Amino acid sequence: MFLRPLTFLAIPVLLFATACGSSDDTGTTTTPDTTSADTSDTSLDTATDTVAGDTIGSDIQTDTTTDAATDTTPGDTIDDSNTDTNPEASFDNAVELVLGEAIDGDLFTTGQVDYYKFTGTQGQGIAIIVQAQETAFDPEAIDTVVTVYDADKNVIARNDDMEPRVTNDSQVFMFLPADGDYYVTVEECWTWIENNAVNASCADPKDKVTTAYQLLVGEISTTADTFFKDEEKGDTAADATAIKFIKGTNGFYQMTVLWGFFEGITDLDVFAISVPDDFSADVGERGILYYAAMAAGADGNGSTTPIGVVSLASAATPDAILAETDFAAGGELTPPIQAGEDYLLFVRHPGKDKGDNDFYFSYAYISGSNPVETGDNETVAKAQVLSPSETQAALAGYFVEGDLNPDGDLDFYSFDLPSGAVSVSATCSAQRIGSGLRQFQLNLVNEAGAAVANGAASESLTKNASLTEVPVPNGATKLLLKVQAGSVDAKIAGRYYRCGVYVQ
Ligand SMILES: [Ca+2]
Ligand SMILES: [Ca+2]
Ligand SMILES: [Ca+2]
Ligand SMILES: [Ca+2]
Repeated sequence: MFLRPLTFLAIPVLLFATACGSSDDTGTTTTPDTTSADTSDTSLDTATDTVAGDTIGSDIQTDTTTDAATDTTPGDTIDDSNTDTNPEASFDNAVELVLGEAIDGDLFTTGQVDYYKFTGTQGQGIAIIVQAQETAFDPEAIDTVVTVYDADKNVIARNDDMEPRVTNDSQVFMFLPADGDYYVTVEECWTWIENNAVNASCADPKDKVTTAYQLLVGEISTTADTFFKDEEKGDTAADATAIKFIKGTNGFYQMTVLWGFFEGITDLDVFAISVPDDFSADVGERGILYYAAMAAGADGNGSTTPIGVVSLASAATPDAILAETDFAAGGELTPPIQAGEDYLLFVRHPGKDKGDNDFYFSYAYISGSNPVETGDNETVAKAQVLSPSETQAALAGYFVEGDLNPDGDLDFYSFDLPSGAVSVSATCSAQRIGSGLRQFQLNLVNEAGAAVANGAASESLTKNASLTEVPVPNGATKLLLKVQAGSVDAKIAGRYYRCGVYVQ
């Protein structure tokens, strides 16, 4: 098969902190940013180096194998006229693609751009999939960027690294805005930033050792096991599209793609999510639903709108909101969930500025969480001791999540500072991942409970609570993370938060 199964590993992503990709780095996902050592990530999953048998970080237990395009013919090699033998490739000699047929390409010459062309129809769901890296984030293999142009050669969509970012390969799922011709270019990260003056960095070396890739442009199946389209039967719970998680070949439940159109600014699309009975998180963790949107706009999938407010409720009580966040403000929804429970996910348009092609692609998977708070940790004396996780971004990384429940709860966590530590960075999310907590605050305090200078941060609708490189106080071997909320949104039941701490 052309689409090799990608397990949701276990990828030491932070090792590749110089990887290309600032344009899709909105800070809205738990995938790492790519501009520097990532200290803004609250997810254990993307911050640890996990190997087989390693219990830390093996909590991402999903399978991102998807079968987005149907009738794929693997490996037709008809690209030679366009690649290494033709460095003068352009729109004018773009290679014609057959929808559903994979094609072999090769960015043989550093700086080369490959051009392709296909014909489509308005509203057609298209997957554009580039596969180059045998080993995810291999710095010696090309880090592709794919760009989609309309017939007039205007950029309408682009992707550097697929979402979720499990490799540096590129992938776009989109609905075509019109009948007609489309162009697709494939280039390397370095070529893209240099030709377009993109303010980003790419992984060395610039001259890649492995330059071959496969490109597949195909129609997205409406019957694939992991793709669920809202068929617009209505805007109520009774009209919900049922999402079923199925197990992949690695034994983990597969990631699902949820997609549809916004028929108007008041459109509400409802998905019914059933968490399998046999789903379980690792010891010390809890089950989490990860729901996130693929980026919209010309620097994303070409949709003329982002997703707006998304809510989660129990299917038994659709009016009682468990979690809710504003995706247009950069949020995502990652609430705790229970095995065997049925939920409803309400996906909304932002509510203004109807565009010409308001579609959405989003994804959902169920997985384990960060280590969960274990008990009474309401005072400095009772602070829960965090265990370090492996991370390439820092001397030590600590990850945790918990609940501020009852309202007014205070949680303290202590963590060791390895010798040589000079600063601490920390990020927590609550509102921005769907919790009802508001004015969430994180504070660094010393072992006596006194504030560390510059050690306070608050979350807002558009920004995580985040501290960057706060100097370690003289002589300190241990610090505490204190978290609390200023208030709650009473209509959202979730009281969860998630934090990551990096000691540099
Ligand atoms: Ca890429
Ligand atoms: Ca709809
Ligand atoms: Ca609807
Ligand atoms: Ca608590």
